[in-house]
Amino acid sequence: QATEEEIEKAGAVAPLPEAFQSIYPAPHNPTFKYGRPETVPKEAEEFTNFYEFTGPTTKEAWKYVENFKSTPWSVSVEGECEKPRTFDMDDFYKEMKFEERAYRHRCVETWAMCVPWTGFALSHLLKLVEPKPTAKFVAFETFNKPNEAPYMKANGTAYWPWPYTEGLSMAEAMNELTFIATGLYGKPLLKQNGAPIRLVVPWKYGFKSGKSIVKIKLTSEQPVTFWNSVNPDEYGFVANVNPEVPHPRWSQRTEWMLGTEKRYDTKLYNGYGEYVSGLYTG
Ligand code: MTE
Ligand code: W
Repeated sequence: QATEEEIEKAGAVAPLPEAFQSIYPAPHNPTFKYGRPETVPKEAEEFTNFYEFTGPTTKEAWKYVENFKSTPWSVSVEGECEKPRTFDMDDFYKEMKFEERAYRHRCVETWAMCVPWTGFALSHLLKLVEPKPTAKFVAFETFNKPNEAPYMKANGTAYWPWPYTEGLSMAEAMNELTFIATGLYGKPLLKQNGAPIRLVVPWKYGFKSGKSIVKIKLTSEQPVTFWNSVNPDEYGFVANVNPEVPHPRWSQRTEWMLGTEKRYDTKLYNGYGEYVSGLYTG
């Protein structure tokens, strides 16, 4: 049994530049409540899904992230917009307003957690690049460095369509819930949780929330996505949490909270219907 110290040490990233250390902890946004106990840090840092490092073999990505370098890092925001731009992490620290949000997370595999993310609304970032009316979707692309991610290197692209890609409609991307996270539990993300920057879309199954993102592209067509390419019969593009729609291989009616024996009934849109149900009328 690994200790929390061991797990945090394995996933630790370089400290933030002095000038930005005051970002953590960020002001807590009181609007969002878990409605359940918060997941203890060790559980969310030990049990992860990060196929670039582990594939389907284990949840313990923290054991395989040693060679992953999250600095320097930049994210290109491009495509159907007036002001495409490459942001390095310092640009985000300088220009974005950071806050902490308590969100529920529901993986398609039926595990769930309640964790506090630090970051900013994706809509605030997209407004900076001025989307064109032709922007109908947003595509997200993860890092592509097989030398730093053992499963990517060992298993090539014959079966796995690396890099990991995901996407949202423009309306979903602009929703106030859609969040770009750089931190978790009041400190910068550990490598296994998607350092240095990831997406968080709490009303959709977790696979929609790409980790370690390098590109955000506004597109006029629905983008190709990783899990949908691997197995289109099991993983759709929309992938909203929905207890009434079983996965082909299991029910989605209930979920278990990491680190506990407790099961909860799964709710439509993961309980975020008041924010998002309007996106899916008609
Ligand atoms: N992002 C990348 N790049 N690679 C992945 O394998 N897994 C997804 C998502 N983002 C994944 C990813 C899945 S299935 C889930 S449930 C969440 O990350 C899990 O985030 P966590 O491991 O930090 O809890
Ligand atoms: W998942």
